[in-house]
Amino acid sequence: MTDNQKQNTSLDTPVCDSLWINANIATMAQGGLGIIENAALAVDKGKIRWIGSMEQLKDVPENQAPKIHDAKGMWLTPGLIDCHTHLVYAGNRAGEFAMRMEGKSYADIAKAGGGIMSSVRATREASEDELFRSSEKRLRSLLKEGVTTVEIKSGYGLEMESELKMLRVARELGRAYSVNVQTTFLGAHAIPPEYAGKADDYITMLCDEMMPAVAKENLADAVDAYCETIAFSPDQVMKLFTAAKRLGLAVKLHAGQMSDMGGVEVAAHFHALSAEHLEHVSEKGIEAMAKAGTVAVLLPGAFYSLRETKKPPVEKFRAYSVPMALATDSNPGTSPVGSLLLMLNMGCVLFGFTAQEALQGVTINAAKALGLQHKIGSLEVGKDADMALWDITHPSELAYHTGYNPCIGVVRHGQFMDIRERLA
Ligand code: DI6
Ligand code: FE
Repeated sequence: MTDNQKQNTSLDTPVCDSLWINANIATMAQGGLGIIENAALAVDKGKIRWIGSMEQLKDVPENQAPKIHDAKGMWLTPGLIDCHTHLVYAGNRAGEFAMRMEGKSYADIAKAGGGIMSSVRATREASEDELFRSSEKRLRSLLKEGVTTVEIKSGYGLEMESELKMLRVARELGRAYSVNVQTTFLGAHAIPPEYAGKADDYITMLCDEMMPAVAKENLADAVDAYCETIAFSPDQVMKLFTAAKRLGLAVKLHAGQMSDMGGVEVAAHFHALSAEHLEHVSEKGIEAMAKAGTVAVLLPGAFYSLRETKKPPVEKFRAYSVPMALATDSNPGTSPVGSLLLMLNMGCVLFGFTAQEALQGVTINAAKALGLQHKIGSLEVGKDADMALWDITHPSELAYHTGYNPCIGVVRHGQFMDIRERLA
């Protein structure tokens, strides 16, 4: 009998509007997979009402007659969470990929005016509708794999109207596809041409003008920045995060991707929800993350695509009990990735995650990276009935396969959506 089963009293009269039966459930609760086999789960008004074994479930009184979903032995997990994407942008950079495969470096291409700036030019020119149409393809690719929450950053506008346009499109994607979209303002992604050589002035404009405008329209749930030699310094991030906190916004930080500039310590100082990439983070930085409760978001797609060799120190994150999340980092330059399931496999094969850690990385730890662990990320009484249904024999299959999608459907606000219906 797992802890979960011990926790639940028997369900005599299920006050629920839908009831899942004959399911195997990976609840992701209590710091592990939280498996309950041959289980039942009751949902009422979009919330989880009860979870337990089938034998604990008394006959459902006729007068209740909730909608019954027979899982027929298939597996339920929390809906998957992609906690780090740049999936709203126009155009693509396949040409730069070809150049990189012929020996040009990512930094060389950026210095020659390509890279992020290439996506900025295309995104600035695109209408809101064109941006929506090009971005929804990438979102649909994630949704068919049981993703029910996606974080989407701005950062390819780098001027007021275009940044607002990106965040509005992100919010609209959430409404159009009934997926929980968490938006992040990443105006500090790169220095735009209008501020070439004037990074401090750009940061001042972000703090005094752009971020307040984003906050006024309630377009961002958090603020992010790219702390790297080719982007912004720890001091500039410090200034940006001070202004973000003044506006009541959470913070997260791209740090340690190509070098250790001490950005992680700045993130920890502000109790950032997460720090992201982290191939070059120091032990001092990890200790600061542990003290601050900052989640390590690891991005194997960018590591793989850039053919990096220095891996993030997974064993150190374990030693300091820093929660580790995995995400696609879906972006046109370093991680043109459309599969979160592939990130589970890469987290294991490239970074040394266990299969359990990989699934925690896209459920409960990804929820923590978004500050949503009180609502989603594990299947527990009182949390959202936000689930994915899988044709698998064990949760470890989700990290095992590559290029194979066993997702049958998802449950959002308690309503089941067959994948085919969801993406019709
Ligand atoms: N780190 C990355 O890998 C992406 N942004 C960032 O901060 C790169 C984004 C791009 O190349 O378009
Ligand atoms: Fe990123």
